[in-house]
Amino acid sequence: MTADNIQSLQQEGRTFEPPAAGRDTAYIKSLDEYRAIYKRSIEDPEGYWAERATDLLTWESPWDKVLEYDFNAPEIKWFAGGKLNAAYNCLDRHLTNGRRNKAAIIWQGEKDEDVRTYTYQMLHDEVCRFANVLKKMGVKKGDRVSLYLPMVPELVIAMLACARIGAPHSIVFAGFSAHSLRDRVNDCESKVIVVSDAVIRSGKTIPLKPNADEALKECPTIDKCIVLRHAGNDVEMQPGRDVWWHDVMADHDVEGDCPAESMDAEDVLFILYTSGSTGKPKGVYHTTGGYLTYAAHTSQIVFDLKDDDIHWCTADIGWITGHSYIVYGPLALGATSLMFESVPTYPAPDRFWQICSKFKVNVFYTAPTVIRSLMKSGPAWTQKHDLSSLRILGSVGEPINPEAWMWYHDHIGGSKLPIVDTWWQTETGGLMISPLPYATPLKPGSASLPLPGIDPAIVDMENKEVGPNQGGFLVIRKPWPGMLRGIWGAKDRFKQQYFAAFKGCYESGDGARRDEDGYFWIMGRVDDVINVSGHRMGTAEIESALVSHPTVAEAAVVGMPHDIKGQCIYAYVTLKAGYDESEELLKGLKLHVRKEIGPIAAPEVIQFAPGLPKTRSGKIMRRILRKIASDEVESLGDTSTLADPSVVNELIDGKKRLF
Ligand code: 6R9
Repeated sequence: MTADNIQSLQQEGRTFEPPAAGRDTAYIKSLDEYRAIYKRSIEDPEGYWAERATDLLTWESPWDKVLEYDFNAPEIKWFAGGKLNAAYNCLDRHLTNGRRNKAAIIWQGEKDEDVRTYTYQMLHDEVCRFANVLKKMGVKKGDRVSLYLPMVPELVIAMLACARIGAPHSIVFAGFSAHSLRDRVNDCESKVIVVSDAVIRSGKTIPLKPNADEALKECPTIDKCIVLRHAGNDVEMQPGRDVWWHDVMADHDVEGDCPAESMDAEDVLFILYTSGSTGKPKGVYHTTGGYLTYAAHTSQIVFDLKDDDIHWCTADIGWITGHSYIVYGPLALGATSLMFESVPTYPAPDRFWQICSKFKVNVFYTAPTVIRSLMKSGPAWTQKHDLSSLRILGSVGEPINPEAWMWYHDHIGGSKLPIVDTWWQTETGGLMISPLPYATPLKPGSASLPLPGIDPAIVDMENKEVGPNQGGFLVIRKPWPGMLRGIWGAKDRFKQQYFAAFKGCYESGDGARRDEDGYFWIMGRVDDVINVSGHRMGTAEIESALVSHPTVAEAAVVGMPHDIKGQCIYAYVTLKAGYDESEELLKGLKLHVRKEIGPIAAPEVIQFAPGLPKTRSGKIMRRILRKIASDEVESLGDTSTLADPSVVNELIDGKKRLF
């Protein structure tokens, strides 16, 4: 890890006061109120979180202790001994509190006419039915179930059915390849997988089942594969293993209630794989009581969800954002959550705004990459639609550049809506640093202030807090209920990754600075993780995909700035002797990475490199590779420790000859 890429580049002086309209009914109404709540939450975390968990969730029986933790072990327990069920909290309790016939999920498919609405009652009934299906297949509390589905309501039904019977779900984003799926299924040893025939995207049907078939050839723990008919394309079914969703759901003996399993607060709710700086993706896992409390709490205070609001988070449920802010947070609160299957630009770049206007969306939460790509299409597309129902705008996934922030503010927010720029991670379970929509003055590009209970600091390599406006490592000094409890099957890695470098702290892997008003400015990853369109990619994963190609001797991957995606993938590849550089091979290598990991990991640029800049101990100096990729060769820095400094010039020359 190095500090050389923590730069404080953003200079932004504008401030926007929170709007007055909406303030009276807001959960937190002013900066003073926030400060008082924050102070209390830090001084008395156990009292604060006990109150929040009681107010927000329905518990079968109370916990023994609010918090027990030791970051050195590491071990973190919230509400241990307390019993509850996440599906019960997201569904059943709303059947008797006046929300039974309220829309829980509104699904918009790719075609405008493809809309399905599930009331809380309907969703409850479907979840019970599918939970009974899983039980009948022999899935028991603690067994894992993999879900490899596009953005369809059945994904939510399957998640909550797993939660209902206490089987941790592991959702694999439908854009991942067969190999990625295989590794994720095997790592957590799932018993059952749910997949669909295809994904529908930009007018095309992209078969998905064949990926599962390829993966399952090497997944010995899978007993059953449940196949959802979605696009209607032909699918091969393997007798004995594969069953249709509609067949198993039609069975008489799965009708009726499925009692919600009594879960300990610290029982695992789900596993979600994410990229790290080394090795294979890690199965981050979250537990029931703390995660759900935190998802509901942050949905309430940041998205200010009210009973008649329509909340639209545009993320895919395959990522943590969809888990927490399409499913668990909004449904725990009894809100209406809109989910959309397709892309923002199909059939035209106004699709998002058309949907906002069609459903009168109130809270809209998306990623900077989406804003930047829609910005390019021009403001005329936004003007075609009535966006007056919008109340709060949100941003997540990467730093939002002030230009995109201003566009979002002016063209979508009518120059008056609050933008909550929410910094958080798969590991944190929920939002960590974010404005409160009716309390926090906004600075474009800053995630602003820590949420209650969150104690972040910016430190140097020696774990000493740095001064205002100095870049450093972003760490969190106290536990919070939504934090990960571990990496599936990898206790050592859990410690190494998050609790080793900065003693007594959780290490985020991000660099940041804090300004004189205490506002946080996130500068991006300081480890070998690239953020492409808000998706985390480990350079090590892409490198190992590249070197698994028969022609490749060595590969080094870095991030390069990209106008729309934020960062894109730039790969340096050294070929084995006897292979020639060619455009054909280059295409083949890109295809190979798509197949190994998925389309999101395909390098934007591949440069053939006769040699890589290495230190005498053989460590690749990525800093140099990053500078070359970004055309910043005048600031290469010290190259004297390189074993062979001449490779640098070769690479600079090579870049000019790129295919
Ligand atoms: C929720 C999510 C986490 C990484 C994180 C950081 C970047 C997320 C951000 C942001 C600046 C924000 N990130 N939100 N950077 N401002 N508002 O995205 O989780 O996929 O695990 O990615 O994304 O670098 O470390 P995840």
